[in-house]
Amino acid sequence: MRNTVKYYDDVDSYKTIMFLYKAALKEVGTKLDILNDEFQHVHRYNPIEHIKTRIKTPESIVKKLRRDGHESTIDNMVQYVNDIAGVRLICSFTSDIYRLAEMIGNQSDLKVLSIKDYIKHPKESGYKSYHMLVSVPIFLSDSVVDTKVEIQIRTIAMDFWASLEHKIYYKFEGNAPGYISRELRECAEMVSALDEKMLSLNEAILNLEAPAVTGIIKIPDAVQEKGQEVRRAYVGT
Ligand code: 0O2
Repeated sequence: MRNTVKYYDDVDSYKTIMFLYKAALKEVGTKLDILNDEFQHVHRYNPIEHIKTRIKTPESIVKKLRRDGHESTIDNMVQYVNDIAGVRLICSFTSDIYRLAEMIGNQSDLKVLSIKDYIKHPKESGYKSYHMLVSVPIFLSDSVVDTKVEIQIRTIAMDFWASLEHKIYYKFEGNAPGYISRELRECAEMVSALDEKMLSLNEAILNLEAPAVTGIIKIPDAVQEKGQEVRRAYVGT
């Protein structure tokens, strides 16, 4: 964070930090809404299907700090837990993911701190998603505080997989039976195949030539003549 926030006691400082993360989520959420609206305005297309935001629970923050061998302090939380404020962008196609990542990278007031491309390099579990860690300046009455937000970008299919896998991971506390992990990896491959198929299908639809479409809706002469006949019978002209 750019400025040091004055800490009074642990509860006060926790509340202050959480206030900053919530403000950062609002900033980034609004920014993404505007980018999506602009894209719709210019290209008649929404790259973002929907946006989810969440603040990490205190339990989950403490768990992560413990996992990485850090004491549960406010300083450690700010320094080591990068996804306290999280935004998830769900898109239809993998091409949308990279388009959005580029648009986010081009925002002059956001600083991209790191990128993890789990689409090109999936996790062993089969997890696929594009993670960007950014920092956004939060303008307070007497200071500016750079605050971290993790943006996860994935397709609807990847999100479907990740939600189920996340539930299973927590249910078994990371020790799911071997056959479940194997089947989840198989599902991850199916998800990738589905995403590829949907992307190529969408490209094929976009490349459909206008004459073919015109051909479909052109009314054949015989039908037009029949129409005239019916009209004459009713209207008498
Ligand atoms: P929750 O409940 O979503 O908050 P880092 O210290 O950031 O470098 P970390 O935390 O492992 O290391 O970062 P990473 O890999 O970017 O993962 C952070 C988040 O990505 C996770 O947060 C999940 O939301 C998601 N994620 C990462 N790997 C997996 C996976 O294998 N399966 C699923 N379903 N999600 C994954 P949390 O804290 O685990 O959970």
